[in-house]
Amino acid sequence: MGYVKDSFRAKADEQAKEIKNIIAQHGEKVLDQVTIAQAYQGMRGIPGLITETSLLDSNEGIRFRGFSIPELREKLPHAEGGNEPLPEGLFYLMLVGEVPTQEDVEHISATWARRSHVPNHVFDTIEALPASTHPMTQFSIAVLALQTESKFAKAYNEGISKKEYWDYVYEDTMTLIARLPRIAAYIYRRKYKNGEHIQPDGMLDWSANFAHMLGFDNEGFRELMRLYLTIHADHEGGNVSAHATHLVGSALSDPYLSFAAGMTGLAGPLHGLANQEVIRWIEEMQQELKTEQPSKEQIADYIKKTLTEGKVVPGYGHAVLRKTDPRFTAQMEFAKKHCPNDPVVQTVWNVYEVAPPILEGTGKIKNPWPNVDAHSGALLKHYGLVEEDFYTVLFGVSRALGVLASLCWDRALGFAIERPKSMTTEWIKKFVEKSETVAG
Ligand code: CMX
Repeated sequence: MGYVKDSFRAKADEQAKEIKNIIAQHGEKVLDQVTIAQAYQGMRGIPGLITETSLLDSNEGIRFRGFSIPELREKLPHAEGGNEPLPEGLFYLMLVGEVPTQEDVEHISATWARRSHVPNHVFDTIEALPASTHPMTQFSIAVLALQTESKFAKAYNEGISKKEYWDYVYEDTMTLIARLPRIAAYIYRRKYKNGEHIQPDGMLDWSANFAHMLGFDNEGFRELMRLYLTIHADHEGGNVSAHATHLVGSALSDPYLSFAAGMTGLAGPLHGLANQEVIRWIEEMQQELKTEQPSKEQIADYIKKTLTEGKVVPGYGHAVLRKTDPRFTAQMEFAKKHCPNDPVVQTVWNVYEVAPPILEGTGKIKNPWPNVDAHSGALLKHYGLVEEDFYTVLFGVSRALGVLASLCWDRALGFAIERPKSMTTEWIKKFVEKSETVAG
């Protein structure tokens, strides 16, 4: 057994004991009440999930195992000569709960490089799809095609004890994460680069190798990928991709099936696909106004027009956040350092100045501030990754780190199959009638 797995196992055993005590001593304590509005409106704010890897504060933003994004950028190991955190380090932190050493990170890089071989039938499955198929559809299908490799599914089929689930889920997690960049890059090169594929370079870190297979070998893009794959990894447990992965996993569907469910959720325009939508929205504005850099007044008018047409302004708003997303700020800082004069980057910054008061002025949008998706496309465009349909796949590769580390925890802690109660409107009407009779 590798030492990362040993460390995870030791932490999980400790945590499982603690949880047992918490449930025994405090299991009947009430966390919160659920209102009828919450039941109808996306269960917003109902505390009903345990996710160990990260926690979201509506004003401060995300913390991974207690560390904010600026802290991660400082504390996590970097590549030689680089300044951005290596996502391998964030994975270790989320899985084991401790800041990794440089050696830990190199160990994970090497493990993923060793396991990165993708079987041919996965490429054949991708090839069977029309090239016009959206990259997120290709990605989700490829993950399902890779499910033939699941050690968990095989072991379960042969018969294993509940106590061993986590071990196979851990193995599947490591193999799946190792292979995702190869699959994603294959989809990219097939769709946009005439199928001219680039072989992996096992000497590079996970992000640099991904950049290499996509066809970008410059250090600037590698650094962007390290930052990008770190900040998109996790956003506590209630968002659609994390929740879907956790939910499907709770039925003991293996990590491939569970992660594919998360990815089909990430492909929705109100979630991960928003990064594609942001850049399309900016380009449509540029085309309509016939200028590469619209003025702030023009941007303000365009935002109002978008709202009048009953559409959302992509990249703005959030179900939990109530301030600027620190993932937006991290990308802004990166852009200030590397490409402050890029016209699309400048437009993103101008939208940031103009949009919040307009969105706030509608009186109904609860968070007028930008989320992670408002900035990412401009950076990718700057480095030449211009095909915005592909952007959500990059988000998906990163999201694997958080949701699969969480899945390891779910099985190690023996979490139950998820099954909340649903009601009909008829039931609600009767409930209201009864409560009014009692009150009245
Ligand atoms: N532009 C226009 N209208 C918006 C809006 C936006 N950016 N954000 C919210 N609204 C609207 C909602 O559609 C809703 O309208 P109705 O009452 O007519 O249905 C109203 O404001 C209240 O919504 P809310 O409580 O503020 O926001 P929700 O929690 O319901 O939704 C989110 C959150 C992210 C789906 C929403 O803000 C949105 O659609 N944003 C644009 C898409 C986007 O950027 N998504 C990416 C989120 C980050 C991620 O998951 O990757």
